Amino acid sequence: MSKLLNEAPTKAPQTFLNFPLVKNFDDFSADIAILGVPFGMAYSVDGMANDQSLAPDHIRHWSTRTEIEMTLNNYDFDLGGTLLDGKSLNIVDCGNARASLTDPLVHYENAEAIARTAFSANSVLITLGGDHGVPIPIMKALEVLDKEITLIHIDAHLDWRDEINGEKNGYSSVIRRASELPHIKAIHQIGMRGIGSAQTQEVQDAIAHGSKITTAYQLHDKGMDDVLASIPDGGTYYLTIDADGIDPTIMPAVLAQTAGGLNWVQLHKLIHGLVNKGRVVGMDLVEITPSCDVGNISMIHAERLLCNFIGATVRAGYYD
Ligand SMILES: [Mn+2]
Repeated sequence: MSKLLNEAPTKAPQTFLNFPLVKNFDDFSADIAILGVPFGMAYSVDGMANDQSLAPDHIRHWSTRTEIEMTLNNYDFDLGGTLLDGKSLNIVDCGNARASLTDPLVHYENAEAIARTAFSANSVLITLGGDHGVPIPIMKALEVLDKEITLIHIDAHLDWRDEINGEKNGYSSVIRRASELPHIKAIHQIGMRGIGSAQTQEVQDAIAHGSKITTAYQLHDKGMDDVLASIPDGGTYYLTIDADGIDPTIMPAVLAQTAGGLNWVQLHKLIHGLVNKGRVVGMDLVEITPSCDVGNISMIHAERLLCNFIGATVRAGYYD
């Protein structure tokens, strides 16, 4: 019988764009590695399994909702061609960092071990949080590159708290922890606005450290081209994006919805501009809170953001 009578049942693939899942990290090799890190270090017991912990799988599932073949093979006007520009790349999904029921520190340790493996293999690492504590182990792992890293931080909030409830590695402390890492040489914080966890002392500490702060209003006045021009070219960059830095009209799936954030055109410009300045060795997208989404509008923008990042790095010759 030559006529096809059936087809495989439809089942959502479990990885981002159905890229292959890494099952063990011996002899690891990848151009781009995607890693889910569901948990930060909580400030209270009920924060341990917060809604953001569901985001990595939610984003992956969304990436497969539209036709993957179209995402991979059709012309993408955001990029000026297909996602991978006809190149053959080794893109893998590292799954989610494994947590331990008995030791909350294990989760960060596993995330850091995977990130060290990926950075050692010269992979560009895309981390999906989780809350904004998640980049702490990832940025520690940047040490293996032995480079001076410029940190680009998109957020409504400053994230310079030393500790909250005794916890130093939670989502309000991520940039202060980054500032303490010897390999993080410069920090640019973009999109600050509204009321967050920062007190006046933290703002003074950030400025005293040399952090370059661009408020959301300064960004809207000057434009993203000006902000990009203020970041020196030719560097090694790490990009951390707190979803609440993005305007809640296009990214409602956050807990701290704050008026006046980055719009899509600014984000598109940031991604492509930064990727072409030098080498962006990794990025993360954190704080997405799936239960707060409205009509999947946050997922649409999250998926576009990640595809733009991947497509931009391909066109910048990162893997040639
Ligand atoms: Mn944050």
